[in-house]
Amino acid sequence: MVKMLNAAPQGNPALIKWVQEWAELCQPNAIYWCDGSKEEYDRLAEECVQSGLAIRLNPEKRPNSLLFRSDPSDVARVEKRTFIASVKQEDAGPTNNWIDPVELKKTMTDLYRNCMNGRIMYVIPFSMGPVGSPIAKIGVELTDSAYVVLNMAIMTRIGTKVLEVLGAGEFVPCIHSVGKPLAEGESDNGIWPCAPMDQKYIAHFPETREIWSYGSGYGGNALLGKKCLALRIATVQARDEGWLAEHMLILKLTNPEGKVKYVTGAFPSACGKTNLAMLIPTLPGWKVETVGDDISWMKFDDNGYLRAINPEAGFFGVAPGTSMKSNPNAMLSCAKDTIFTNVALTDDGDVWWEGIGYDAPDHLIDWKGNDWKPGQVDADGNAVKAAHPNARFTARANNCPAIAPEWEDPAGVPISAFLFGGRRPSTLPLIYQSKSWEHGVFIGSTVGSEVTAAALDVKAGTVRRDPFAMLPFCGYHMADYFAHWLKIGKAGEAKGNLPKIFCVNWFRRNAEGKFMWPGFGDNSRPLAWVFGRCEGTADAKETAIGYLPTEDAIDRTGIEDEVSAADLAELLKVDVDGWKAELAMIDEHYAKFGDKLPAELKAQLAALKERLA
Ligand code: O2Y
Ligand code: MN
Repeated sequence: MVKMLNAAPQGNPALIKWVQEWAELCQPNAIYWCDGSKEEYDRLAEECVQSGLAIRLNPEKRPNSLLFRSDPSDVARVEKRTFIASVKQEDAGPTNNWIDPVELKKTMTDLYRNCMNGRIMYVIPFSMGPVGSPIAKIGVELTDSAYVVLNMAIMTRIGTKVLEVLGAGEFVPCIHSVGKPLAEGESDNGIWPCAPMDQKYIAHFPETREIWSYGSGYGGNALLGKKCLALRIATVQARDEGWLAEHMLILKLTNPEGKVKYVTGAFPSACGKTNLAMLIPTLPGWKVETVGDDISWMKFDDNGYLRAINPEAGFFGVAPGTSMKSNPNAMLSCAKDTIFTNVALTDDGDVWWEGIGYDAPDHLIDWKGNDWKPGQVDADGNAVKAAHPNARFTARANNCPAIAPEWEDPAGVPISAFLFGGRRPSTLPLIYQSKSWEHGVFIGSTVGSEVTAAALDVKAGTVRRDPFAMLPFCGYHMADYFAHWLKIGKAGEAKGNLPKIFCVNWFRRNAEGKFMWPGFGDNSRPLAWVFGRCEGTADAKETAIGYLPTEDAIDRTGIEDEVSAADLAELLKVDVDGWKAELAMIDEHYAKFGDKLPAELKAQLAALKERLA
């Protein structure tokens, strides 16, 4: 029997048995049940500092905050090592990596054997969503990483209060190991533990709702409540139970008369999703508050409204590029009580990153722990970055000045509109509204971002399709997921309270390659149009691609010099030739789904072709 550092809570024999079985396999030095207390957080934080894994930041600059530096091989989610191990390969679909679950469990069981030698196995009961909410789900993560415990304590609700709600009920079992057992007397010596890339596995077993992660300690690979449970496993639960688990921000929009609408939005990475969730409107009298910045779970209420909760309790935000100009609310969220990973350290114990909005001091310690000076170049003459481009802050949602008071309402907030968007320098207008729910699903299924030729070795203008921004996060066949969205539309249509669906594109460029739309706080202008469309007060013209704002329906007051009337007209026009090229690309994208593609979407594509002919 593996030693217990504290008593196992009673009340869920299946949970205790499961923990014991994994402890027998992984052979940690001891088992510790997390209670979620402040005392526990402070103690684990101090242990990380004492062992050299974390640096405590200057409390006068960043109270109660830590800096971790990961191994340079372990700096992001690894999609190529992420698997949907459904019983049948066709159920994972063409967009997921698949391994037979029996084979994968055998491989991983061999890796897990004795993998926690020299370490503690932490048991983290966690709730995705407000504890006790009818929309929330409970998971239990076993991990040998104190970094994971600390991050989970910020990103989710953990500990005794979760077990009280769980009782003898069911939970999603989540196993995590950094994959670096310690020999007798060995320690990490302040070096981030992880396994080599070919031993990393982030595995999902959709039929049994299990998550097994091995070899990485970073972000989405290791904080198993986030992408693994709240998206990949939750999409499967949502399909079977008739709700939506989406990669969407949730924002509260208040107009100058004090009327409120809630809007969700799905955007592929690098489209400013966190910035939009925390936007400060430039339109006088309007207000945006944050309910969530990454994930939305939505269920119908009795009136046919989709009510959304943010299943998370914190933000795992990208630091580089975040500044008081781009996102003051994110900057203030990480002013205290924050875990930073892979940012640079200043000599006075604060943090710095590229795009923080002020110059780097003359000396820093970079994310690899090396001395760094402004203008530093490597042996090939390339600029050395002080912070890793995927450096993160883990910050409490409660510390966000823009957090909506109802963000933890267990009943969720009623959603009026969905936004879908990508980074598209041409063709797609600033904003348009779908003609119907089915047309909206068509839009969601085709969104994507243009990739630069250099980045991916593809021809210029190539669009990486990221349907519903769910490409790496859907736990089953993507075409079945489209069908699920269509089914939700059918279920909601009778009551007439389905959200309206919009497509947005903040990233149009002109012939000189310059952005045509200022973005950031000025995105409140298209949001005001969305609000008006939901209220039935905003003007639109029906076109081949959907409803577009009439030219005076987007308020330009205060930005007339930046965006001329002609610019706005260009941003809101239907570029028929561009759309014809787009249709050919959508054909190619849809071909991947073969016979599984729902007939409704084939019909939507055919109808769009006809309207544009
Ligand atoms: O690299 C990681 O592990 C983080 S990825 C991430 C983090 C926060 C929100 N969204 C994402 C994402 O990849 O969509
Ligand atoms: Mn995300």
